[in-house]
Amino acid sequence: MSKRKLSKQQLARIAENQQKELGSKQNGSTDTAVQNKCNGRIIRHYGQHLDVESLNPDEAGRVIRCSQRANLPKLVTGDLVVWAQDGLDAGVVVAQGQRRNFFGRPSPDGIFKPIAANIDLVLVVFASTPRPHVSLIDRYLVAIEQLNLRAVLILNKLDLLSTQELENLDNILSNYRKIGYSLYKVSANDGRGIPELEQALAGKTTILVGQSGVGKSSLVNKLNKDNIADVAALSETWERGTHTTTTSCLFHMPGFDLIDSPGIREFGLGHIDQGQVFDGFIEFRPFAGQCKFRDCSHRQEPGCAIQAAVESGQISGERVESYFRIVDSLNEIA
Ligand SMILES: Nc1nc2c(ncn2[C@@H]2O[C@H](COP(=O)(O)OP(=O)(O)O)[C@@H](O)[C@H]2O)c(=O)[nH]1
Ligand SMILES: [Mg+2]
Ligand SMILES: [Zn+2]
Repeated sequence: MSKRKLSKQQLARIAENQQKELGSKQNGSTDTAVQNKCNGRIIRHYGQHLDVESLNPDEAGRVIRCSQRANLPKLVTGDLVVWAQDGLDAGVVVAQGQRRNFFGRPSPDGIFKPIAANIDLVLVVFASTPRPHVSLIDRYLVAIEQLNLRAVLILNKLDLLSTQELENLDNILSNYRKIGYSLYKVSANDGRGIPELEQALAGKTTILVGQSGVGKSSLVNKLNKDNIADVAALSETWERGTHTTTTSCLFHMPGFDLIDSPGIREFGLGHIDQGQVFDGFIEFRPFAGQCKFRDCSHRQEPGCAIQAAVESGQISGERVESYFRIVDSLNEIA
């Protein structure tokens, strides 16, 4: 229990510090004052430039290429901002609105970097190829839980799976459903499962994450019925390297918004400690603080509530193995 509290406190502190930093840098104006003035949302960024979509009623949807005032922190896709016209076609971002939440990951040097803000849902996309690794899914889930975001699992490329292969995968995946995650099986190619997924996305801003090549951009295209050419053009130029430093890109779909994120090879958890990994295995939470020893590693100690839960079938042994692998990898880094 104490572990859970700690991680929430830590989160709150991070958010508070960010807001303090903002408040002091925004010429003394209060958070609410800035929030009320927000007239744009960042939909892409690359290098020194941001694409800001205007929220001004008379020109809603207009995209303005903006620079940002030097006193502002690094802004990300989804951030609400106050911007002002700067010349005919350009603008300048002068303030950042409050972040409701954010998704991010640590850079190779271990520093946590937000990549998108103000999101409702994180789609963790995986596919038959590249092969889904339970470890990677679990790493994503830990990171998402730690940020208090909602995760949904997506198995894409259903069209490539034989009945037998799907059955094998189902054995692994059904466990995630059992512990409370929604899971959608789809194909960006033939459209299977897309209507159901659409329903889950309605009215929300959702970021797609997952290994490179699992079909995130293809899913964005498939979900965008009205405007396919635009999205294809946008994501193509973006992915071909024209804007290689872009971290994520927001697209409007009919009835919802999607943020595509660039694929990654590994998902580091350098910013997360052992207690937070435990918290990220949501089905372990009811057993927190129940072990005989307070510092139980849940490996072989007597009176371990986690091992007892495995034996009684309440927790899957595979998830516990996965937990150990993640904890061990943290120790390797440290
Ligand atoms: N067979 C099949 N191929 C797919 C599907 N979705 C994506 N792909 C292919 O997988 C490759 C990677 O897709 P992409 O959308 O770029 O993946 P991303 O890196 O996650 O954005 C491309 O060659 C796609 O055509 C699918 O549902 N079925
Ligand atoms: Mg992509
Ligand atoms: Zn234990």
